Amino acid sequence: MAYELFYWDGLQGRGEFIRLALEMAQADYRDVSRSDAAAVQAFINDPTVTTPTFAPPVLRDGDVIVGQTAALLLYLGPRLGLVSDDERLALWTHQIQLTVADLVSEAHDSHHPIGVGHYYEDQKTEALLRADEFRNQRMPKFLRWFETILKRNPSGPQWLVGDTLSYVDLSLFQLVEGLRYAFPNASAALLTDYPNVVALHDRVAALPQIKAYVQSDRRTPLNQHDIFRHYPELDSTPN
Ligand SMILES: N[C@@H](CCC(=O)N[C@@H](CS)C(=O)NCC(=O)O)C(=O)O
Repeated sequence: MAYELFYWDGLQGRGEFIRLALEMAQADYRDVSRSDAAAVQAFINDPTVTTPTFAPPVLRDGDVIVGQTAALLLYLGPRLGLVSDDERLALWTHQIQLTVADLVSEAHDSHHPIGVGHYYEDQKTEALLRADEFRNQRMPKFLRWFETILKRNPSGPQWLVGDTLSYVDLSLFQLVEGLRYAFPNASAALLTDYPNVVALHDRVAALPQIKAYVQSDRRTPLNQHDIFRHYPELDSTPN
């Protein structure tokens, strides 16, 4: 039976971390919103589900329903052959994915620091401050950490964990894509300091499955409804 991915229509969002894993593994899956956008909200509100998820993405695999992006990848990783079967390395992979999730939240909050219930224009003053801190402090701190863990990987800096591709490599690819879209100036300047991160991004981009997916109409382009949004006033070369 095909995996079913429930995520909002019209954006990559957190659903993209799941799509990349499913696409990489050439898994049989249905991106539910693509054919029936209303089905996502209906599923989230379904009163018969005994383990309802707080917010999408959600995956249904027969009787199994999993929410929270990192938990979803924890579930899918072994099934898709995208994580080590060494418990210690699998836990490390999960830890890295949780850190990806932290960065995703902070990138979102750089344009909506007060709350999602308010328009960007109504929190622009705060967004300018928050984005300044994000570009100058948080982005380099996260990127430095990814660069460090690549360099410290005992198997070499080709992949984040061990000597083979795992789902967090796909996630780091997606982070770089998002940061470059939202903060082109800051990213261009900062990424020169993190050559292993850039090399990993390029290595993932060149994987035939990912290349085909990115060029397909299954990949929604990043846009201003997404988590990573480009507001020119929030971007500049870091101090
Ligand atoms: N920590 C969750 C966050 C899920 C989340 O915030 N989903 C967003 C879309 S990307 C949403 O629909 N949020 C609705 C809400 O928080 O009320 C994850 O990583 O999956």
